[in-house]
Amino acid sequence: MSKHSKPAARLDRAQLPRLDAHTLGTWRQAPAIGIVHLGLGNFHRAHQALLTEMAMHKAGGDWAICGVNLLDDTAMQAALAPQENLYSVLIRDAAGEQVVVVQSIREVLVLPREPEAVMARLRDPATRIVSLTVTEKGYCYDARTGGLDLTHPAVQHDLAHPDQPCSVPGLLVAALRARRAQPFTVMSCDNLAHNGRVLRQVVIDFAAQIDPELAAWIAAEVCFPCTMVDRIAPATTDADRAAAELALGAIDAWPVPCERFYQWVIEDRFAQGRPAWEKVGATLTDDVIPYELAKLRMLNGTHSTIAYLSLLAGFETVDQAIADPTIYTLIRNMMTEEIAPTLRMPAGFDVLAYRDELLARYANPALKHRIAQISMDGSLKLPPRLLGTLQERLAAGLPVRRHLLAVAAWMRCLWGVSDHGQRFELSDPIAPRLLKIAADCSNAPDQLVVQLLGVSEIFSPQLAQSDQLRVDLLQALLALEDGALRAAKALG
Ligand code: CS2
Repeated sequence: MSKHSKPAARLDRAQLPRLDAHTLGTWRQAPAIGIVHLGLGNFHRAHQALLTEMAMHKAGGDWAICGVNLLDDTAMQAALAPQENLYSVLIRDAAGEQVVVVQSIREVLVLPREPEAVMARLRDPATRIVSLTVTEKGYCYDARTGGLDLTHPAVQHDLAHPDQPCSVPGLLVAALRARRAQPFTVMSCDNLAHNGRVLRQVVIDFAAQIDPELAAWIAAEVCFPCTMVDRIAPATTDADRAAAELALGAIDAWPVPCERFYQWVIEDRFAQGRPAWEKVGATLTDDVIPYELAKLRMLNGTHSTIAYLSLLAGFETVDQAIADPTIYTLIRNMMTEEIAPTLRMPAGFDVLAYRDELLARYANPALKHRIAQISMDGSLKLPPRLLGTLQERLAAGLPVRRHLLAVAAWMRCLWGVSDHGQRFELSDPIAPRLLKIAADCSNAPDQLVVQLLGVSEIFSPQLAQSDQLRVDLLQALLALEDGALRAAKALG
């Protein structure tokens, strides 16, 4: 409901002067597009798009963004078009809400509908950075080989039709082929370990299949900086739309809620320049890997743990779960005792302060970060978030009880029934296979563990072949029969 008596109009550029208190600044001449971003979701809009705008206000540069949706989904484009691609970010903490209208996105394209327009943007020499938030699924990466998954249907399609790409590697290779005079920098902003290296490898592998000489040129000339990105940005709800309208006196069809905290650590390798992100709080460094690992294990690893235990225990949001003393204690101890000792951070990084800040962020009552959202795509999330720590510590003979409980909780969630008998479904790219295993082993937890450990996309040979792990996971799975909270409490 609007506080204005007339029905509110849609947010658009004509309203910006009136919205002075909600904008980050004005431009005499709007910046031109310099970045093509693949994967225009809430996370990008609350993080890189906002920080890029802040950097342009501070230091100039033509770094406006063309956002591309890779899937055949026009919802975001349709929502933003009447708003001239403006949208608001609802920055929330316990103290209140700040509403900021973001102006840095100048164009939104949908690849399957407008392939020529996407390719024209990528070919345009003004495009100097192509950034990505396409989620783990988008990389077509096979952790078993450490390279491109050549059996992936989208990859197979693109190898047969290299001029009509639909996959990330296929699209980047087609574009880079056209950019040999002046390649853009390719910047992954996804939650993968060594995200830039993974992306570089899948792109080179794809190119090698169609043109080995192009592959060698990409390997020699194209920069793929690694980045660590962090800001919790839940999916938008109708309540968020109402909040945006109330604050702006204009309708925003797709605002983004997020927390106040943000972090961005970027490997400083950009062949053709970059926005002055260092002026707006980003850390530019030559080694992102320690930060990436800390974030993946401490934040995302515990997020996934909270998610699977919460599905069983019946919590719907992260703040609800972390308010439970048993979950709080388990997560805090998991970070202190199991994760922190695996991290090798630069001098001055206080890992326990990082832990405490995470716990406070999880408790943010204004975010309502939904468990269902975090629990998606477990087959791709488990390895970088939980299994790396698990494998390292198992090999060193160190205790991993909370990680075992987390993995066992994911396994139990495949049965799709909470401790209170409620049914739920896990969304996952390999859900049919996982659910078939769960159904085949419905009364046989020992078989469930054996069969799931055999899914080689998830579990490395070292983990799959570990008798110790099999026994320990079975024990954790059996402990969950008494309820997730009771099992968590027993570990402390
Ligand atoms: C979350 C992340 O949905 C998830 O799996 O763990 O999206 C998390 O909120 C972000 O990585 C925070 O930066």
